[in-house]
Amino acid sequence: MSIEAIYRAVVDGDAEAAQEGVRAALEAGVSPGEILNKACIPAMTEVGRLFEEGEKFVPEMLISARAMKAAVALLKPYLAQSDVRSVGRAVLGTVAGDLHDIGKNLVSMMLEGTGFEVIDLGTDVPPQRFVEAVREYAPNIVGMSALLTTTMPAMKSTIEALIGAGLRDRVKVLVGGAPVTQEFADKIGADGYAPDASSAARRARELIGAA
Ligand code: B1M
Repeated sequence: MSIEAIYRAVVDGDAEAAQEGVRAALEAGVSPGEILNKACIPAMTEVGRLFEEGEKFVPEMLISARAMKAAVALLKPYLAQSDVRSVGRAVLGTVAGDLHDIGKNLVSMMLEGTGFEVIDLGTDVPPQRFVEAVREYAPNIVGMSALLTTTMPAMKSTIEALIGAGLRDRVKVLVGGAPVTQEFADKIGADGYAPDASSAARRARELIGAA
């Protein structure tokens, strides 16, 4: 089963075929990273392109997202495998108003894979929920994901809420997601930005001095 077949299955939203493809590729010795980076992620980029061009609609995006999740579920044991003892704790969430969670889930897996204990708050997480989670779990890192230009400002609101609660200097804030840039991260006063899941894990370790 080829990388191309997994790519096609995710674009077409065929979860069963995507899983079959991943199993076959793993058995054939293809690395989980290659399956993720050469099939699954490019497939979602293609789905976005088709959506922009009016060739796919929201329900189809959702079906492709399910196929992607089904594929990633089989990769998780490999991506999140860690022999490293806990280096720190991270609270992670997709910001208020935003329901995209595939990228955030990959970041979660990579953080776990590099030794973080992850508390995943899910999607559409209001600033106050991040504040409560910092109080409750005392994490080293607060990670925020946003996929919409309209929800990026919620990252700033969350940082402001942490400042308002007197908690900002207790955590390092890491941000990411397709529309987020280093420049934006600097502008809102985040401590770090990462363009993808593996660099997010690397950056998180750097931020807490465990690189
Ligand atoms: Co949405 N959507 N969507 N969508 N969707 C985008 C983001 C869009 C770019 C599509 C497009 O127009 N080309 C567009 C946003 C445009 C914009 O803001 N400028 C868009 C839109 C418009 C919408 C709706 C408004 C559509 C509508 O209803 N009319 C709606 C909004 C809903 C909401 O959130 N309130 C909507 C809904 C949905 C679905 C629910 C159908 C579904 C999401 C399902 C789910 O996540 N469970 C969906 C999908 C699947 C997409 C696309 C096609 C794929 C996103 C994805 O999963 N990518 C997307 C198009 C695209 O991105 N090309 C699109 C794969 C994933 C691995 O990448 O999430 O970027 P990504 O994560 C990467 C990095 O960004 C980074 O690491 C990850 C792995 O490398 N990263 C971090 C992510 N978070 C990080 C955090 C970090 C560090 C790095 O630190 C903490």
